[in-house]
Amino acid sequence: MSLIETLAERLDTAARTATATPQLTDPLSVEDAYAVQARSMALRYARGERRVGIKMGMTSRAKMVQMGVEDMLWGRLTDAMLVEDGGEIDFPAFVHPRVEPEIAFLLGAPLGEKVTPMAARAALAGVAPALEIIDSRYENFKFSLTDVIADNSSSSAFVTGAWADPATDLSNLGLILGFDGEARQVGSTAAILGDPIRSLIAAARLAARAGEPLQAGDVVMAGGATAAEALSPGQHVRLEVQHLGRAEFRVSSG
Ligand code: OOG
Ligand code: MG
Repeated sequence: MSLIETLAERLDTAARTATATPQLTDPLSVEDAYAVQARSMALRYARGERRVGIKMGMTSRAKMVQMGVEDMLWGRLTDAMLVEDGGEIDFPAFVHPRVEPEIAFLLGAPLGEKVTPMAARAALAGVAPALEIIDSRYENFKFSLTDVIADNSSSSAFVTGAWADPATDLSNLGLILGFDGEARQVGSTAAILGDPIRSLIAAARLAARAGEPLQAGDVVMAGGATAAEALSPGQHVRLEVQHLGRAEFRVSSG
């Protein structure tokens, strides 16, 4: 088995069994790290999971500072990661889950490698408040840029609220992430590259370059607008975004 296959299996097993694995010891190139990610996703697809979109990461200062990773990255989302709005996640199925406030885009048309903000907006079928549940498979949630890319950029689960009018200006919407009614993070969508539409444009470029261009029906997660917050059993998590609405879920009690 090649090193890429071995690492893909190791990370896939860590995710499936919710067991942390040590950080990678051999430094990988960014290209090889994405090859590990692609290979680990192939294992998921072989088990029947279907790719439903992509997630962007490290698109805000707050996230870069919290994680010590400075480069934008991306990962694949599958149908198995989608949690119904108002639904529940099973705490024991995760290693050490965290949640972060995001914006989700729903595409109504494909997007190629090079798009203008106007073309990106025209391709949208909807925008929604969204919560990403990230769960690094590495011990202590510590990783380098290439470690986290290999680990599908910590993708674990996501919740999208009701789809709102894609013409909504997303450049500076206030948002509140709350646990059991108490505010934990307060911010603005402006934290996401100055306007989350830039994250969608970057997603279109990166997905096209990887040979899997964005398609109608794909969901794109724009990246956390604030630092992520650790989850505990029994919590009720809710995000409110000005003019867009809310998204919420519960964490199982054990
Ligand atoms: C890596 C994934 C980053 C985001 O929104 O910036 C990410 C991590 O923080 O574990 O999802
Ligand atoms: Mg995220």
